[in-house]
Amino acid sequence: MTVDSSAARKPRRSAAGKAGTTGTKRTTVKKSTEPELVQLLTPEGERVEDARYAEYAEYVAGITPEELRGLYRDMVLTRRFDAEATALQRQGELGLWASLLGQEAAQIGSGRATRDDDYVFPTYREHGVAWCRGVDPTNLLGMFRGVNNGGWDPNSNNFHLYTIVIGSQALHATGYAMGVAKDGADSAVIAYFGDGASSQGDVAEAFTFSAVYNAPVVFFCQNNQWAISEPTEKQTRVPLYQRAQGYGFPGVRVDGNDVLACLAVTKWALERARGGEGPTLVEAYTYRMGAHTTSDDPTRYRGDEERLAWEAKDPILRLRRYLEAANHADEGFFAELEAESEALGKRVREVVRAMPDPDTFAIFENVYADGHALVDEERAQFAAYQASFADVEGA
Ligand SMILES: Cc1ncc(C[n+]2csc(CCOP(=O)(O)OP(=O)(O)O)c2C)c(N)n1
Ligand SMILES: [Mg+2]
Repeated sequence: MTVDSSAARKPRRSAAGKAGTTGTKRTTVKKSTEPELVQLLTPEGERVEDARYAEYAEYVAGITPEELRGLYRDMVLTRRFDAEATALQRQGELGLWASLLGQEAAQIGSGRATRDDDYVFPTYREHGVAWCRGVDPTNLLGMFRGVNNGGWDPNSNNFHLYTIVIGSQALHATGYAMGVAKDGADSAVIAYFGDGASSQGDVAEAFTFSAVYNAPVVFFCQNNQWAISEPTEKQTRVPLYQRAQGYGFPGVRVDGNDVLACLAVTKWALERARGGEGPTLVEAYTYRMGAHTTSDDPTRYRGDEERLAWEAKDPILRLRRYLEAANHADEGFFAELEAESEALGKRVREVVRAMPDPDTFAIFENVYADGHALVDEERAQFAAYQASFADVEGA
């Protein structure tokens, strides 16, 4: 459902948590306040024909069976890569891993909506978007192994380095988008962040600046229901997409487990940005099926019921059901993809294990353009510390 910023709003009488009540005992006025999901593919794999979503659906109206198989392949390979990375962390090859399990459709749909000349600002979980941008998945692992600070050149793929400071990339994206507009380019910028990040001041500032400067940026919020152990109810009293209205730009909630809807809505939002219509907030309503990271144990704060309910909405399964029902893919396709997944897993394992350790003193390089007394002092202290270990070993 789109929130049109120009639409008149009825003042709310009740407390924020009771939005949509009339003040009488019965809850009414549901139509205008109840969040709706833009959905083009049901969990059962059926195409949705709904006039309310026609504006978005036209962006995928001409999608070919080959393109649909491509989306399926992207999601399967991303999930396989992600599972491999989780296993590598358990084997001690990575220090940490942030799994995207469950969020494949949100990431592949939105990632495939971008053009090469668009610029993407990710969090630390955007492995599917990285895949769409052509970043080799093995390059994502260096930071999680602790051997580099990134692992790819952001300018090669217009894909910024992973950002761990929650929400900060929303401001980077906004500034970049303001620059794009000043250059007169017709490309767009997309910033990814989570439901938890929506509470950050940086995100609020990014919304304000982008609105006032009409910056060509799409804010793509993956509401995966959790910010580590905090549920979305602790972040907001209104559906997140409705926040856009207060800033003066549209917000839309899309079924984040529906790759077609994510592709369509993101294309629509990017086109608005390119056409000089300013920012859009897309809330992809999805679920983090795994742990926050490999350091987290979700069984301590959520039950199985919730996970099982979301497993029934699995993004990969629903596209498979559709492909099979529409006769768009045969056994040969699925078998070939399975073999490709195996090969990817093998390559990821081999590349990670062969990653060289960085030079111990590399951390002191590039802190300043020229030398600096404080850095020199710290380097000397560290050298002495290292030497103390060498003494013990030699003893
Ligand atoms: C500024 C800042 N505060 C706190 C943290 C610690 N932290 C790391 S991830 C996270 C939760 C983020 O949740 P959300 O935005 O929903 O993204 P998700 O991890 O669910 O993808 C927090 C609080 C951080 N990295 N940066
Ligand atoms: Mg979250």
